[in-house]
Amino acid sequence: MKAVYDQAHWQRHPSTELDGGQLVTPYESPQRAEYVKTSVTEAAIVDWLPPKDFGLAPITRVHDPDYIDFLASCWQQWQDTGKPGEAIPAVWPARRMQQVVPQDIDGKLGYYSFAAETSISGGTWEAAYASSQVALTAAEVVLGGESAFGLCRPPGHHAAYDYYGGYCFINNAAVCAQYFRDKGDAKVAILDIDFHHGNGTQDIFYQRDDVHFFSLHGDPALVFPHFTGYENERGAGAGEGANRNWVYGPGTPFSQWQHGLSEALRLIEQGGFDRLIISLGVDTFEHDPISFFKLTSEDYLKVGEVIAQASLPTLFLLEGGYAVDAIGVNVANVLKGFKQALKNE
Ligand code: Q9C
Ligand code: ZN
Repeated sequence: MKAVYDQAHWQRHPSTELDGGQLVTPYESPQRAEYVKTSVTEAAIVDWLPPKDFGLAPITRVHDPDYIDFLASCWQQWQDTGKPGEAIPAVWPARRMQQVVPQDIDGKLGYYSFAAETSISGGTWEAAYASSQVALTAAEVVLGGESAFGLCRPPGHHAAYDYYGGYCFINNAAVCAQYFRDKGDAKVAILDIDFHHGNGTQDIFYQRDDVHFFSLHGDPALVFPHFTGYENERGAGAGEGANRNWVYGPGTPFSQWQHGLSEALRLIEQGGFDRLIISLGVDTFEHDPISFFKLTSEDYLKVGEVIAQASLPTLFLLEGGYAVDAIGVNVANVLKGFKQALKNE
């Protein structure tokens, strides 16, 4: 199995996250990627590849070009105003307000975001761009029929067509699904096993039936992203039935969560898909500081095994996971379980 890493992720190093009414050190830290790199290397299950540069074109296939321009220029525009801290939105177009792009940076931040925990600081755009290129480099491997892992940081699944939030700016999984389509695949599946609903991925493909989205996550009535992820969200128009959500409550162990996983895998096996993308968050871990599922490090071996049942060229992309000292082992275990199951086939 091939894996892709880029040290450019270090450029995303904000010092603030709005949490509990305070500005705290962000949960989504550079150390996360380094722990994953170390554990996956120690597990001796991958060959590391350097990232290639696919440019902006694959990104603007799934994101609003004006949104991408905003991300690329936001930090400069923020600094030009002389504001002292990092860039954080504080106002949004609520119900019955006009959906028009403002000119000032405070207005733009609200227009192009859906949450305030994700501060923008110098290097954020560069790292987000690099993260998408890591994903695309791994995707190119998967196009050849081999499975691969993209060590993406920052993550992507909360980023929608034209807004960021939840630590995400460019939706790496969506960029790669569209890339597979543009390279000739007829039908692509995205399975999102991060603790949080992949609202951005759902948003991008909600009306389409060529990319199906399956997500298991914490009940949005209780946790982020709060306003999407309910089981009655099943797609619209041509995409009717191509979107599926499984919702679980506090304390959910693997023994319960795996029912949704198996059901999703059954649908993926029977759906006639050409390729599979896994939004691989390990914030389902029992000791994750911001989540409430109870998966153990051992359980992640089984997760990889179950995913292998689909027998599809599979692209794993890193999303969340904030118990930094365990995130590496947990990610490595998914890949290990997957690889082992393929061998035993
Ligand atoms: N007090 C991903 O896992 N809310 N994003 C944090 C902390 C935002 C998670 C609340 C969580 C975003 C990719
Ligand atoms: Zn998450």
